[in-house]
Amino acid sequence: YMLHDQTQAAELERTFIAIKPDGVQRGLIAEIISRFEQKGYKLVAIKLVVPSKEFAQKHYHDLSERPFFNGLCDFLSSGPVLAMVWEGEGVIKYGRKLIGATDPQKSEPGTIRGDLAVVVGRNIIHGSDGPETAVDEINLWFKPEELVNYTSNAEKWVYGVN
Ligand code: IDP
Ligand code: MG
Repeated sequence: YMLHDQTQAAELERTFIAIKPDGVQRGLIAEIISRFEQKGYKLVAIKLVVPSKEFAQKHYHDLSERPFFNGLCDFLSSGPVLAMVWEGEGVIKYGRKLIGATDPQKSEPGTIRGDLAVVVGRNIIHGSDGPETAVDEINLWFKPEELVNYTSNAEKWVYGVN
């Protein structure tokens, strides 16, 4: 029935979220994870990695014509990145809301970038911008066996299904 379908949808939608080297170095991992966790989303993959510059260029391939592309890829590959996959109903779009606008000066207070970052070149977090990029980015950063399938104890309370 309807509530059951909501859970099915929640299980299907996943997004790629990464805490960039500035967020890791500033000690913001726990704060950022808390916002996704407390919202009610489910963590299905997580690892700390230092991406190569070539890997960063793949991740940001859509931006290769932009003037800041080279600096952006140098920065992403400059230190540890916390790569994650989060799952839940509407997590792609709402995850972007939790993150805030690309430029922290334009991010609302209450958002991750609004509360925790100041300039666009050091905006601490990445989130997939749509269903296709979510799939591409999850596949780029994670092997299938790194995605953990489990039933969250919170799910029946978050979604209201028995
Ligand atoms: P998003 O991270 O909010 O999706 P994108 O437009 O996809 O924003 O840009 C990717 C990243 O490139 C941004 O998060 C930011 O770190 C960086 N960036 C975007 N625009 C600029 C800019 O004008 N100057 C410097 N860096 C930028
Ligand atoms: Mg983007």
